[in-house]
Amino acid sequence: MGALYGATASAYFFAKLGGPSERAPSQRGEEILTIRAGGAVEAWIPPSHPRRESLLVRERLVEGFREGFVAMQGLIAHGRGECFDYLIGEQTTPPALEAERAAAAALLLAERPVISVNGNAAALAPRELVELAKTVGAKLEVNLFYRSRERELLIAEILRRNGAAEVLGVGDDASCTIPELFSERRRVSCRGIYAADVVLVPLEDGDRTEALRRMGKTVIAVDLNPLSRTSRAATITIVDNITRALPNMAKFAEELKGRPRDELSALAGGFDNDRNLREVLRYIGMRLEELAGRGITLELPKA
Ligand code: PTJ
Repeated sequence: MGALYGATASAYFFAKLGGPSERAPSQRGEEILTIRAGGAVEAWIPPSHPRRESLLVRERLVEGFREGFVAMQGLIAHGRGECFDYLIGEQTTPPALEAERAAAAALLLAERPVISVNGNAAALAPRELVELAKTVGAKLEVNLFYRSRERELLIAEILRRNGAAEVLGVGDDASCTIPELFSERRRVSCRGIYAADVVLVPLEDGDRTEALRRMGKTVIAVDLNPLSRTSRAATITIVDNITRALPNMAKFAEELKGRPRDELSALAGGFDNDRNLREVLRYIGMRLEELAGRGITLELPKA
């Protein structure tokens, strides 16, 4: 734990916060981005690479895994997410925007909103999680599928470095239990998820989503897979990448803040998750139809 939590982790977080990244000429004379994280050069991705953004995001997960706060299974989950992101065109769809707006309204209306943070979320959007929590007045809680003390502490540290004043769900704080769930997954903070009326769960598993719903909570999920059990069990499902969903929600929350409660209730209460998920499926279907009609091969220069 010591080394991870100390210098190496600090260098990594510093790099993520805009620290020691540098540019240097490659052998082909192209400018390349050198990511220094934990003192090691982790990726060489030309700025002109068509998949550069996606590769950089992937690198964040790999780094998080090396640092010990992303679960190995989180890498698999990320690959699944990337696949669904391709299907929606790697952009926020109209139904996702509608869900993000309704979710922002639900969080603003909540009396005890909580944002649940796991390893993938901490790797992909730490600052955005903290900003959204501040905008809607939500608590942040570390809640892990593959719980370990080391991962709890690392994720709490990431959130603090990104501006969180308080992080729940670490150590003895996670002493309440979600009924009907087994093993470590059921442990939650009595002041956080256990008491919450609205819980935002990015990249959640189906069992816990269902259990939280059975406890009477409003569950907002961010999940690129519209067919997952989480997506189908949540109250509001946002089928979008967490990297786009959280800033969109924060923007909507800023816009909606101060609006009459009736208006917010109409937005949140009028949201129909089943209809929205069917719209997402139709969107994907129509997009694939359109691509199939148009053709998708790349024009390559002749050798
Ligand atoms: O950090 P831990 O221990 O809590 O573990 C986190 C994972 C993600 C490993 C755990 O919650 C898990 O196993 O989740 P699942 O069941 O694999 O579900 C993750 C869901 O998130 C999948 O449906 C993915 O399609 C989706 N997903 C992956 N990356 C993204 C995403 N959704 C939104 N944005 C992403 N970037």
